[in-house]
Amino acid sequence: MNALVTYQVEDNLALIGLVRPPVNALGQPLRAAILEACERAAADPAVKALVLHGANGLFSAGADISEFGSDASFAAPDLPSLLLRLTRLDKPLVAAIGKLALGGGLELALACGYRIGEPGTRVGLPEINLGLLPGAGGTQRLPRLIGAKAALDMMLSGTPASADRARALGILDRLSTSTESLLDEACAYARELIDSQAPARPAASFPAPAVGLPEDFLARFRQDNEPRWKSRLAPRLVLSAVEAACLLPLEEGLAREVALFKQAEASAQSQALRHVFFAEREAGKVPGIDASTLLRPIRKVAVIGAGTMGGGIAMNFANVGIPVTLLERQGQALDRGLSQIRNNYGISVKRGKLTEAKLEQRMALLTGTLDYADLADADLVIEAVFEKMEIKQEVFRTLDRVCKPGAILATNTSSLDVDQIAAVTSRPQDVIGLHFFSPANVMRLLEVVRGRETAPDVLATTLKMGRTIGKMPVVSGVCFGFIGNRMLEPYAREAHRLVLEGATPSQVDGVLTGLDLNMGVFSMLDLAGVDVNFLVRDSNRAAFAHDESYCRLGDELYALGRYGQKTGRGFYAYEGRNRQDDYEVVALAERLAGELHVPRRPIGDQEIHDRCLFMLINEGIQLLDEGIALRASDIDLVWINGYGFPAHLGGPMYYAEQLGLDKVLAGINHFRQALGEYGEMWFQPAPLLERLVAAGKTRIETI
Ligand code: 3H9
Repeated sequence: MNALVTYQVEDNLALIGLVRPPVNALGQPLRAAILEACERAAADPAVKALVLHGANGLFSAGADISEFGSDASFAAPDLPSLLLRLTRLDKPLVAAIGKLALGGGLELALACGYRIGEPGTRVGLPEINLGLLPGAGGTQRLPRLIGAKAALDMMLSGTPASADRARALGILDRLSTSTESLLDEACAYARELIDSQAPARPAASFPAPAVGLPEDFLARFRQDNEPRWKSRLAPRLVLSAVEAACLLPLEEGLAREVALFKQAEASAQSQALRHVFFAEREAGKVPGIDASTLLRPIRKVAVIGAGTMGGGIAMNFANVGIPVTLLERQGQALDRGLSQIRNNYGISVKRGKLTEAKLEQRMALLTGTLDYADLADADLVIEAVFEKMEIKQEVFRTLDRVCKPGAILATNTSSLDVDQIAAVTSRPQDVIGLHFFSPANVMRLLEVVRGRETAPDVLATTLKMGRTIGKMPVVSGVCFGFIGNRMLEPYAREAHRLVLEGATPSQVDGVLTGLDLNMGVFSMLDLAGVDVNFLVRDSNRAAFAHDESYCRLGDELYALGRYGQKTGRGFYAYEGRNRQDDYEVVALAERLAGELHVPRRPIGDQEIHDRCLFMLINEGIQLLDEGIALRASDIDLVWINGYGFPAHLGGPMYYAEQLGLDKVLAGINHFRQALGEYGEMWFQPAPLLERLVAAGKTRIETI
């Protein structure tokens, strides 16, 4: 028998085990092996039922993503046909779902008439995260099994369901008592089915998916959800497929699903999202560390500063059961910080995402203190105090005195030099930057800033820890602003300059959100605080000393006390949640343009797009060339997870590759000439971009 499956017949049962580590991805060879094994079992009169399981404990993570976009994806036997064949076997099939069944893995299980999971099993249809829809019967069989509404929720969120939830929904018929007993209990289940002469139970025999739903359910669903989907294709295709499930007989619905799947697979959005999937796996691979690097145990964490940032950081650890000591200078600030954390958890309780009991459990993991001595046993200390070098250095001098040897000392600075902070300690090898993004309990990006002397095991431990708390850690070298904020600088500079030249904040933001970015530059600054941005800029004035012109707008708004949303006025004027361009800001831009001799003119949307995006891309390429970022795809992850760049565009570096590197370079050169002195000063192509174009490269890499 093929080495990709194990095959055994025991007491009238054919046990078919999938063996394609690490996740039993259903590539063509595994599909062929499953088909062969099932045909063998079908033809053997001694076999009365089949049990499919993951021979390595894990059932399957679905179709092989690396096959998409190639002929292998639908090479015979393709997954839909294989599963159709399984549903037509006249012997009962039991799927024994160890650990997880995702995407095509769950579809495989749905093609089996009966399913048993173990207590930790997770099942889901995460295809949406790849810009796809379930394409092997999931959109047709799941709605028939659990109803259109619950199926849509699963497919559109992409979030796997726990074993209990899957059992309650009816996806799992049974749960084994333990992981170890899963296969035995699956076999016992199959024997019961044989004894009771149970039918094969194909999905076609289930009730219609829309039973019990209002007639206009799908139309309303589309209307309510379309705005959230922006220009994303996959959610719309999922809905079309479910519509087919509700309206058509199973076989016709399956054919419609395959057509929709192929449309999704060929789309630019899915290609971009597949790039992101592999980028996320790549990001964990860092030169100098590997599986043999011994990690330091992190059993206790301390966070310094109980403000919004410190509190948010602390929550991440409490969420995964790690005790946190939260240090503040004054009792009042500490109490405020702790009650803010309780409020945040309270919101989750109100939304039904957390139970009261869990809230209390998490709060019990948080201990406040005013005394550095209480940090002596912490394995990891994260400083989140005011963004000033002297203050941070003072904190690190103290940490150096009080912390135990081997403790990891991290700074949450968003821009300052980690090496200068490390230098005031006697243990720079233990110092690292952990740049969380606000709100720190929500945002997924974690920039892990490797200092000159950071030890490999400190880097490896923090990367692992980042994943444990649900973040997307990306390694950055030391420079002002690291990867994300350094790229923000030229991108935001263009946005400001365009307003001086005649655009309005809403026009600039509109072009950016038109690309599906979560926010434009100016709404982002108003949210983060014009004052906060001013202080960061102020600490780095020397860097723009040769041309501060574009900073003037922000500086003047700061001087006017227009700090953004919190003061009701910033780049925009706010009324409640609504914002609009403010005459005062337009007038200010006109005045400043006059003073700075910046000619004003009508600005087109394409120019806004090109200037903001090309400068963002150019800086990213420069960061790669300097070795601050390890690879272009890491830069994509930073902007997707920290700055709201749409994942379905693949991140700014991937987006540049799709635009064409030669076009980006030509655009930069064009503006260098067209924008006079300003253009000459700022539109300097990154040397690596020039080298890539000269070498005819279409991908961004170091050469
Ligand atoms: C689908 O099923 C379409 C069908 O509906 C229709 C078809 C017609 N394929 O994440 P990890 C690799 S779409 C290929 O580091 P973890 C991964 O690249 C699919 N490779 O481990 C990595 O390789 P490497 C729907 C895959 O424990 C290694 O496995 N399914 C696949 O943190 C370990 O992965 C999904 O979207 C795959 N399907 O997480 C599930 N899955 O070591 C996607 C993983 O060389 N996968 N690899 O870098 C996941 O969500 C996570 O990988 C999983 C494990 C939770 C499974």
